[in-house]
Amino acid sequence: MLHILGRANSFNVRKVLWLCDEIGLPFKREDYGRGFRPTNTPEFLKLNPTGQVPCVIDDGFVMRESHAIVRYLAAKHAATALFPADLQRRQHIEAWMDWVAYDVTHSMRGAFLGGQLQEPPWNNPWFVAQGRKDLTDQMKLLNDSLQAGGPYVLGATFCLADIPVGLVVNRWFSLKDLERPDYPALAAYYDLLTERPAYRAHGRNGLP
Ligand SMILES: N[C@@H](CCC(=O)N[C@@H](CS)C(=O)NCC(=O)O)C(=O)O
Repeated sequence: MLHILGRANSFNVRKVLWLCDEIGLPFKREDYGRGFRPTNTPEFLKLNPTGQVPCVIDDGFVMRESHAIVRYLAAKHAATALFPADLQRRQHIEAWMDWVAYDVTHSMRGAFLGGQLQEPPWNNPWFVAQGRKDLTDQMKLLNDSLQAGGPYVLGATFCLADIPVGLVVNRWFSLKDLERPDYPALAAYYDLLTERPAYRAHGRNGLP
């Protein structure tokens, strides 16, 4: 059975949990990471040299990096509605996933780690302000894209990219002390995702 190492409240572990529930993939999970078992031990670092969660083991095959893990699992279990074989559609899915991993993650350092959790060094005021501005710009980009071609990230149907993007949108609506412009397509997307049981379990579940 698939073995997930990582705490269930981790943003990146939640992507894997959401996918597993979405496609009905059974798994066992062990709590590792902040507040649980340490990830800086030689045993864990042998599995994942970055010392981060999630780390996922599939029948002895060890994986790290949440986006690469969900792509592997979707492809392996032929979840073609979420991650089709068509290379051009795949490219668009992966582009949105990379956008989350790069542009959005950078802005979240200031907006979330600094602004909300007050974690040094991200809580430097200029960095928080810059992160909030960048995140707001990214959410406008997403809102405009959803408005033009939604209701999901890639159009009419839910796909693999909606998993990381959906987690980002949940965090956006959970951020405190942030002036959120009115982005109607984004709000509609948030409500649409909330119809999915797996999103209510791992995405919009009270955690930012
Ligand atoms: N790029 C990695 C990032 C993983 C990551 O940042 N994981 C965080 C949790 S969301 C972590 O391990 N934090 C340290 C901890 O929990 O001890 C991925 O997508 O898997």
